Amino acid sequence: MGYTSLDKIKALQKNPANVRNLCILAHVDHGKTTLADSLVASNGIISSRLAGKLRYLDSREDEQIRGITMKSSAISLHYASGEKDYLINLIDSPGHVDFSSEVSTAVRLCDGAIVIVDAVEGVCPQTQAVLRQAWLENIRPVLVINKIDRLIMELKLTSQEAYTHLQKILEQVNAVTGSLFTSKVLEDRAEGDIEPAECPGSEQVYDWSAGLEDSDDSQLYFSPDQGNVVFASAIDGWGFSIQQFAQIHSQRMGIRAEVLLKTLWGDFYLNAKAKKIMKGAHAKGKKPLFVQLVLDNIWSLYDAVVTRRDKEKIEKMMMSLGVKVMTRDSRHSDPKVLLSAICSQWLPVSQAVLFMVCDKLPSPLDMTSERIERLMSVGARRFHSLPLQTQELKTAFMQCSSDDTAPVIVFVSKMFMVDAKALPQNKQRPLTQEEMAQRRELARQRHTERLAAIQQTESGEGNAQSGSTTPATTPGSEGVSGQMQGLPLKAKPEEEEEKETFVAFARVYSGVVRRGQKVFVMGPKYDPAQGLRMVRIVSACLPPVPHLACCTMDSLYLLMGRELEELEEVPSGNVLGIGGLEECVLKSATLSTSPALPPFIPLNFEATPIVRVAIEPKHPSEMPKLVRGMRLLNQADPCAEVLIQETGEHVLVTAGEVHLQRCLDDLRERFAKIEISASKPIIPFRETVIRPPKVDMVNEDLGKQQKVAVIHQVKESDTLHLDPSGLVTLTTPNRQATVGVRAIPLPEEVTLLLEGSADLIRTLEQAGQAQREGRTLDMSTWTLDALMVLKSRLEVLLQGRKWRNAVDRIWAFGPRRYGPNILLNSVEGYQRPSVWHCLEREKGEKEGGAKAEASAIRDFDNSVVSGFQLATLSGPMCEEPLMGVCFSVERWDMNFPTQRQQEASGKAGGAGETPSQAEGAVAGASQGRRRAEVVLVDCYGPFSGQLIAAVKEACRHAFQAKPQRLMAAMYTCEIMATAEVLGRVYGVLGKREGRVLQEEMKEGTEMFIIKAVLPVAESFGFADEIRKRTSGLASPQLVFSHWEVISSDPSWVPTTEEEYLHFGEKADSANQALKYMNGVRRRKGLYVEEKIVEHGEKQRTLSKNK
Ligand SMILES: Nc1nc2c(ncn2[C@@H]2O[C@H](COP(=O)(O)OP(=O)(O)OP(=O)(O)O)[C@@H](O)[C@H]2O)c(=O)[nH]1
Ligand SMILES: [Mg+2]
Repeated sequence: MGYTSLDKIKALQKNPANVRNLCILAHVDHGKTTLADSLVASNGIISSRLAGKLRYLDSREDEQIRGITMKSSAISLHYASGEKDYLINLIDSPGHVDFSSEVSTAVRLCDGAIVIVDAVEGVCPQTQAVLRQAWLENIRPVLVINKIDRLIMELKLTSQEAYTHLQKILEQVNAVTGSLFTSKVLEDRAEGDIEPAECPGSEQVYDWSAGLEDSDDSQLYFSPDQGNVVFASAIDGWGFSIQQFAQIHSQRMGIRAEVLLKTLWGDFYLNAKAKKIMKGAHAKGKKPLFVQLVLDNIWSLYDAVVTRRDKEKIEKMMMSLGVKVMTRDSRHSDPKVLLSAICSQWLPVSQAVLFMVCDKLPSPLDMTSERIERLMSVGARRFHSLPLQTQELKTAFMQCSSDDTAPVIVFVSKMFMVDAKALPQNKQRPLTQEEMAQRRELARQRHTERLAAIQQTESGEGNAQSGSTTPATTPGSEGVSGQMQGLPLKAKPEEEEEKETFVAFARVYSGVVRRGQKVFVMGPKYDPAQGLRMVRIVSACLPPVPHLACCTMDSLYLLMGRELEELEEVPSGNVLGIGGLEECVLKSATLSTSPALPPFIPLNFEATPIVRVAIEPKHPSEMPKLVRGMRLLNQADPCAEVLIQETGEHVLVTAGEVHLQRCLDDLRERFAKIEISASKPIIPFRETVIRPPKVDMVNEDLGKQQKVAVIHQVKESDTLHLDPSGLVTLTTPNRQATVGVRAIPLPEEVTLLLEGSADLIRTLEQAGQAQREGRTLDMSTWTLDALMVLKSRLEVLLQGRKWRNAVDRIWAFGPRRYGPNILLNSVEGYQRPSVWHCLEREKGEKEGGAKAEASAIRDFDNSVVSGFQLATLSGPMCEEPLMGVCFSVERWDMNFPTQRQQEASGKAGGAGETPSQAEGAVAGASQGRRRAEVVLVDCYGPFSGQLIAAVKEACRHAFQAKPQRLMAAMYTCEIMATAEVLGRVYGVLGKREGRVLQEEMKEGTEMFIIKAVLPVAESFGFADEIRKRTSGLASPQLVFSHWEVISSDPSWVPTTEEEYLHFGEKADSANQALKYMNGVRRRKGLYVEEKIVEHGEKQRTLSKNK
């Protein structure tokens, strides 16, 4: 197929029925980009000889060097199948976990996906992840089993063994889809139930299979006879689906193609005598059809060309296949060249894959109503609760119409940066004949003018020296060039550098987008109900609606891998690039001409950004450039986060080590263009308390006496009192309020639940806030239900005497009001509505009554909450956030000035009721008694502030009164390794505090899969070390999984006899928790209790003392 012209593509874009938007998904290194190369080569964009070697879509230099893809990029291809012309918008995605956010951005814009599986490695963690992502986005996958050549050349399997192996791989893939399907059906059923609030565990008699039987899953599975599986070797350029072989053999053998199609894959064999296809190949020990008719051909080709290099046989085979190769290919010293020349003609992989894609994947017209509803149901809203006008937009999605009347709906899934020079409008294009003639004419004119001028000067003044000055030099120009020389040389290039622009990676879902068109940009929190009320006229721009902006699409581009082509308009159903949105769109956005459109649901990212580094410029004066660069990076990367910490440091948070490296490179070379230095990764920790341990460090029973010993660090004073049970009472400096707080460890499940429900709790908090301000926040019934479920689950989990009624007494969550810590109201006689208050709408009225009579201390309620927020934000161990701690406020006394004091103060300054005035009153009263204290009282500041500080301190002390522990962020780590290197892998894991959870042999291979957990703190350089130690035979996948309590006590010193014996007096044998804690403290500039030289003995030279 030849090169496709831009006009052809423009024409194809207009027919959505023949457009396919798809992405290539797989585990890292399974051959996505290599396959994409073959597809690109089929359009003549790159030469087919280079296909597989060029990796055309890996356009970044570091992608080429490292050999992994780091961003998703799109290309539009043309494919003609019989009469029909198709336009394929293909997106290649990265497979490395660190870049899984790029996969999310790709998947969102597509209707289908090619999932690739390596025939040797089989289903890998990332294969499962991408299948899940495709599933969540409701897009249909097809399967390519790639690298089949490895079965022949590396594993040296026979065709029969390979068949069994391929069957297993298919089973593995289908098992993953099957489990996704099952969980979805069960979820649907659970949602459909009227009482979602049922507590899990309370009733387990559930007919699980009922829903499954009714649901149709025939379309779901991959099966060669369905036509949704291609077997390929992308590097050798071949690939086939069984249709192709069914056709070839039906002619040769005179068996109908349909029959062959059904029997080519499966337990069937050919009975040569009877010329019949029979079932039961396995039982009878016969060769299955697939082996006989398909694999054997390929195996013998490899054998002839690569292994034996048998010229005669090759000739014969080429004859029978009807293949001709160029002499230089057949004479090439590398047999692979000949092989791929033959294969790519016989079974071109692009043909097989593109045919399957056009045949099996849906066009934009086939978007399911389920998918549209999901896209539009942002947040906790249900589709049916959306305004009517919004619901009507669903038909626009379904029709995918390019009429002028159709509303424009566009989704931008990411922003990427392009060099201004690469933009088509700035590129040099070849000149046409007329333009060339024109230019020639102009040049000729200029030349004659110049000649004439020189002649004039020479003849007129006879000044020979001025001959060197060309007429172009005007008197003032010397001065200008002088100035130019004075300027630093960098000035000009810098100006050009500024011209890098952002292009939005987007898709049109409805309508036609035109260059220069204005559209609304919906922010993630935009509410169409509110917008519709406020925007009456659709064409009016810049309405003062929250989260709604207006923007012009300055330019439209066709994405062609490394290149962009300019377009005037793009009809519905296509993927495109949009320029000019960088001011309005940060990372992703929904664009539309209709304000009724809600923002699309956020992309679901699998990776959590966890690795943080502080960044600073090498030269402090370049700070502004760094700030700008970081802003650009933030915009250009879907997953990276950029923030300025309270300490003033500029911090970059990334998904992993490789991602970090790419972000730093980007900052250096593209965004900031300055030298920067990055700190060592800042590893996050959490602080928590645990129940007093029952055994000591040498597993001896501690008994009761130890209980008091764990209480340390709290030094009592006159305002601070510590009770042996762990209750801390603290009085404010002006002695008007006393709070008593106790820290209690939360059960692990509760912490997990709270952490997982952060979004929900935030909504709850917002509703509470709104209620306090007298507004009402519309919450969908779904949110309300979800909150009720959360509440009841907490009730189930918080059982026991200690937690009686605890859920109803929850005062606040923290830090930031939604974190995994709880403030509990255990103050006797203090009534306040619980956080769940806003759930009880009807009860609200009654509580209103209670509010009026609420005691005066209610006014300071907020200060207590603030104190708690501060305390949970940074703990006493190393100022890291707390996790899983409940602070129970058991005492809160307010000691307001008495009448007598107020009277006394009347003389001094006047009585008041507001706290600050009351405070003044105390000051006044005290004045007569103790002069010294007056000064102190004055400087205590407003009372609410004192209370905040008191609560915070009380919480910190209460925390310290319990056994404290650090919590470390943990990665789960999956490593595939062969048996020989297994020991080394364990060695590295052990050294880095990793814990192996599981080890199993991968079916049908000699690979072991090791699942382990590893602290993030120990993970830097882990992948490299594993790779080095195992000579590249094993490579790990690290994904953030959870927080885990480090069992050792950082402040532990040996106390018992056994401990002294075991650890020695100094107990300095690696207290991991202490090491981490001190590391953090040192980084934060906090005091570190450490003895550097313990025994300052006199140094001496031993040899002299002999
Ligand atoms: N033997 C063999 N090797 C292949 C085949 N396809 C790709 N490879 C090799 O596998 C390696 C990875 O290929 P890529 O195409 O970069 O893999 P990828 O899936 O794009 O990798 P990421 O984008 O980093 O996830 C390269 O060295 C390819 O040469 C194949 O069919 N057979
Ligand atoms: Mg790739």
